[in-house]
Amino acid sequence: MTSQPLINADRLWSRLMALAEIGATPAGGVNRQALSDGEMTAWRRVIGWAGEAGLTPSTDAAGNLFLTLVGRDRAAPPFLLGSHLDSQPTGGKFDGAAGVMAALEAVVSLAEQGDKPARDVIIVAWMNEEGSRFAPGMMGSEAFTAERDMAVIRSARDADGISVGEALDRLHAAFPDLPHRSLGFAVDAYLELHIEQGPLLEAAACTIGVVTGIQGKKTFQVVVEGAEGHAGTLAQSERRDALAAFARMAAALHAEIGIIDADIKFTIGRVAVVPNAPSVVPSRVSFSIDLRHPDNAVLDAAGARIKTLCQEKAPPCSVTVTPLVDAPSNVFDPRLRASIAKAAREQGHSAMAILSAAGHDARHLAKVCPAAMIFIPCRDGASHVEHEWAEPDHVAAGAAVLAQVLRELALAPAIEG
Ligand code: HGY
Ligand code: MN
Ligand code: MN
Repeated sequence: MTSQPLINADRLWSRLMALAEIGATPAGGVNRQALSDGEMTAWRRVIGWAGEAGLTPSTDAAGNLFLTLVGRDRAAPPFLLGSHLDSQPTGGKFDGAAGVMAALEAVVSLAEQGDKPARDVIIVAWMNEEGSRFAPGMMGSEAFTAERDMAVIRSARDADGISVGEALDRLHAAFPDLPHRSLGFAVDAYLELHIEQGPLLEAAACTIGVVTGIQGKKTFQVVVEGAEGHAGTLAQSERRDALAAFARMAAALHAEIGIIDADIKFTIGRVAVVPNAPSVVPSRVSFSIDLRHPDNAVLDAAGARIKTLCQEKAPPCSVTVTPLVDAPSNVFDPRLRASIAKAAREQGHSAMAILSAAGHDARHLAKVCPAAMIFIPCRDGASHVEHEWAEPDHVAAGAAVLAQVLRELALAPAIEG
C-alpha cells in the first residue's frame, strides 16, 4: 500500500458541508429532491470538484451521474463506487451525500497521487434513490440494472403532475455537453459507503459496519374510491366515504402486519385525500405502504395479506392495491466484505458485520456484479430527519477504508464474477 494518505479528510468534510448548503433547510437538514434544481446545482458542484482532478463527467438516459478516472485498460469493466445526491424532503446532510463524497475523495486522492488504475474507476450518483418526489425509489439503479423499464420510470409523476420523463429531459437540457453512456454497462465491482441510519454501530461504539446484506422490502400504492357528498346533508348510511375506508384499512394493517414480530417494519408514510375539503365527504384516498423484513418467507407472507386486508375493509368503497417494489433480502459479496474488514483492521478501526435495515442502490448492483457496502455510525441512529448527523472522524474513517479497498481492487486484476 502507498505510504501517501489514502484521503484528505479535511477536504472531504469541507466539501460534504458545502454540498449540504445546497437545499439546506432552516432546521439544519437538506431538501434536495430527485431531478430538482437543487440536485442539478449539486451536480455542478460535484462535477467541478471532480474536474479539478481530471475526472470526466457523463450521464445516461436514467439521469445517473458518472465521474470517470481513466484506467490503463479502457475495455475492462470499470470499478464503480458511489451513492446518491437526492434527499428526502426533510432529509439530512449525510444520507447518500456521504457516500458520493467519500467516493469522490477516494478517487481524487488516487488520481492526485498518479496511480493509474488497471481499469476505469467510475464514481456514480444514482437518480432518485429516495423515492420521495417520484415513487418508487432507486429508479436510477433499477434502470441501470434493467430491473425497471425506462418507459415505466418516465411515466411516474410527482404531486404537481410533472413526469420523470419531463424532469429527465429538463436535466439533460441543463447539461447539454455531458456525454451519454449506454444505460447499463458491465461493472467489475461496486462499493457504496453510507451512514447506517440505525443505532447498532453507535451502540456498539463501532466505527465501520461491514454490511452483510440488505433486508427485504415490498412497497405498494393503494387507491380507495368512494363518492363525494355534502358533509351536512348526506346521510351516513348513504355515504361511500373513502377516508373512513382508509382508516379501517390502516387500523387493520397495523393491527395485523405491524405486530408480526420484532423485526417487521410497516409504514404508511404518504396519504393523499380528494377533494381534501372539510365539508366534503372524501371520494378518493391514495396511500403508500412500505413493508420490510430480513426473512424473505415472513416478508412474502405479510405481503400476501396486504391486498386481502384492504379488500375486506373497503366496502362500500372499492380499492386497488398495486405492488411497486418487491426486493428480497440479499447477501453482499464475501470477498469484498473481507477486503473491507481487512482495511478496517489494518487502519485500526473497530468493525462489525451488520445487516442493512435501510434500502440502498447496492441491492440492485449486487444482482449484476460483486457488490458491498461500508457503514459508518450516525448519531442516535437517526436518518430521514433534519438533525441527521455523522462525526467527521467516522466519515474520514469510512472514506479511508473505501479508498484502501478501491486501491487494492482498482490496481489489481479483475474480480471474477
Ligand atoms: O428508504 C430507504 O431505506 C432509503 O433510505 N431510501
Ligand atoms: Mn440513502
Ligand atoms: Mn434515504
